[in-house]
Order: sequence, then C-alpha cells, then structure tokens
Amino acid sequence: MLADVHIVGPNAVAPGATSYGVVVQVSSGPIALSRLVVDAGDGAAAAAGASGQSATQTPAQTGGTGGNGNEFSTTCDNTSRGAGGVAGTNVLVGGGQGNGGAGGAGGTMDTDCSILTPNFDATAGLTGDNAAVFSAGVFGAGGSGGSANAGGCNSGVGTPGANGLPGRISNGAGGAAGTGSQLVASWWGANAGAAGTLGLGGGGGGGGGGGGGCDDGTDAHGAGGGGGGAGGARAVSAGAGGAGGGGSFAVFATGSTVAITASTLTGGTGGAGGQGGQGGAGQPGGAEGPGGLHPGASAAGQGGAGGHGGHSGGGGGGQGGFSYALYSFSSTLTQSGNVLRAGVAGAGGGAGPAAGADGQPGAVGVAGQAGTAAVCAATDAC
Ligand SMILES: [Ca+2]
Ligand SMILES: [Ca+2]
Repeated sequence: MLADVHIVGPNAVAPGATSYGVVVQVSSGPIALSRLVVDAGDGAAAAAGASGQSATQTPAQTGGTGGNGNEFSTTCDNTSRGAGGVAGTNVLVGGGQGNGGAGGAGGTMDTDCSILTPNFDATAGLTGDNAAVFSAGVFGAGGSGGSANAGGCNSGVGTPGANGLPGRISNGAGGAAGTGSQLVASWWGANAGAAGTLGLGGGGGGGGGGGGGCDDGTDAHGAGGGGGGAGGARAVSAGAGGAGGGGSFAVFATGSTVAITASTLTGGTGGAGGQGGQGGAGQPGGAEGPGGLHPGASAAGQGGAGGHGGHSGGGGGGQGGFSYALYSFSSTLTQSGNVLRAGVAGAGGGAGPAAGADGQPGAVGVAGQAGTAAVCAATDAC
C-alpha cells in the first residue's frame, strides 16, 4: 500500500534513459496505490549513431595515356602503331575488381609487308579492353577502335576510336528507422535505428579504342587509346543507427497485480530518438587516360573514368520515446476514480546524412507514442 504521496519523477539524464514515477515489478501479491499524485519526469534524448568511416580520399590510379601515332614516309610498315594506354589498378579493391581496361593500339599504316602478298592498306585501331567488371553498353566496357582511312583522317579529323565507358558505381543503402520498443529485464527501451550497408568497390573504366591508320598522302599509323581509370575502394563502414529515446512513465508495472484508486497520473515528455550516423565516402575513382597524339590520322578514344568506391549508407534514426501515465506488461490492473493525463511523445531521430552527392541517407526515426494508458504485448514488441 502506497497512499497520499505526491511523487515527482526525475528527468532522465543519461542519453536514452527513461524516467519512471512509480515502478511495480513482479509482485504477485496485490499492490495498492491510493490517492497518489505522480508526475513523470522527462525521458532523455538518445545518442546519435557513429558516422561511417570513409575510404582514403586520394583518388585511385589514373589510366595511362595512349601511345602517339605518327606520319612518315617508308616503303612498308605493318608493325608501328601507338600502344594502348595502361589500365589503372587498385589493390584496395579486392580480387582486382577495381582494375580498368587497357586502351586499344592504333591501326598500322600498312597491312602486309611480305614480298609475296603485300597490302599497303592502313588498318583499323584495336578495341580497348573491358574493365575487370563491365556490362556492355552500361559500364566498364572498352571502346571500339577507329576505322582505317576515316574521312578527313589526313587532317586529324574523321571518326575517332570510341571512348571506354566509366566504371561501375554501387553505393550502400540507408539504414531503416528505429520502430517500436521492447522490454529488457523488465525495463523499457525504444528501438535503435539500423545501420546503413556497405556499397561495392568502384569498377574501373574501359579502355579507349585505338585510332585507325590513314593512307591519305603520306601514310600515318594511329594513336593508342587511353587506359581506363581504376575504381575506388568502398567506404570502410556504414553510418550506425541512432539509439532509441528515453520513455516517460508515471506508473510502470510488469508482472504484477496493482489496484490504483483516486490518483492523478501524468506523463512527461519522451526523449527524442538519436540521429543516424552519416554514411562514409568511397574513394574517388581514377581519371580516364587520354589517347595519344595523332598527326595525319583520326584520334584514338580516351579511357573511361574509374567509378568511385561505394559510399556507405547513413544510419536510421532512433525511435522516439513513449510517454504514458500508466504503462504495463503482463499485469492485472484495477482502477477507480483516477485521472490519467497524457504526456508528449519523443521525436523520432533524424536520418543519418548521405555521403557524397549520390549516397543514400538513412530513414527518419519514428516518433514516439503518448497516451493515458498502454499495454506492452510482448517483451520484444511493445
Ligand atoms: Ca599504307
Ligand atoms: Ca597523310
């Protein structure tokens, strides 16, 4: 029996802590509360989730420059050609998955210099290599080589080798919002938001196509295509979820039999959920390599830029704290002549911000509940 007392619950101080006015736990014998005035204190705001760790922000390796073409007089030359630029590579992306494609070599000025079957036609440039990860027409694919004797090639114009495609970019997802609450050892706690997820390593760019050879006037062999830049490493970790806000309960009963009479119970203000942590940034991809110089021939293609490493997602915001005059779990309550006053729900935690322009933020946390009385249905799902 507890009677004729005015109880003022303390405001919770520790991050995410709950304020309780009167707590009745595991009391099989009936507890009588009579002529009480209980003003719950406020729940405390929860801690923010930690930010995700970014990868190094030094860009990944640039693709190599293609070898130069040249224009000169000779009897026959079917071997000289600008070499393709080397691919950018990145050991920070596992399994070589961030490596770009090498550029394609330029076309030669003649086809066949043998005595028996000479052929003085220039040849097309070679197609650039695909990056380690590629999808035709989408990312990382090598560019086609330029055709031989493209119109205007003697002036350096005409259809060039195609550029390699930029590398794959795959960011992580944002974390889900904290939703609902649970009882842990008979104490109440709002659920934290979920952490974001990691993205994938950035893919390398495709190699540029080589420039074609040109027989117009003095012969010229083509330039090599540029190498694809390497993809960047993904962020090291994702933004963590914000913790759940503290609750505010005037009378809180678990596993008990309680009779409440002629009392006034007033909830306080629930604590705000914690903000999700910011996502981490992936490593910038390597720049594209340019094609070589191309006197007297059409240009070679440039490599594709490496994709940046995946940004990790921001964390979800924490559930806001609940506020109830009377809150119970697995209890038998009898009431008469009481006044129950609702408090104020805690705000949901803010979304964890995205990393970079194209990263994913976390979800905004769910606002708390406020009311006169509520029952927790299960310890893991209140
Ligand atoms: Ca020729
Ligand atoms: Ca020429």
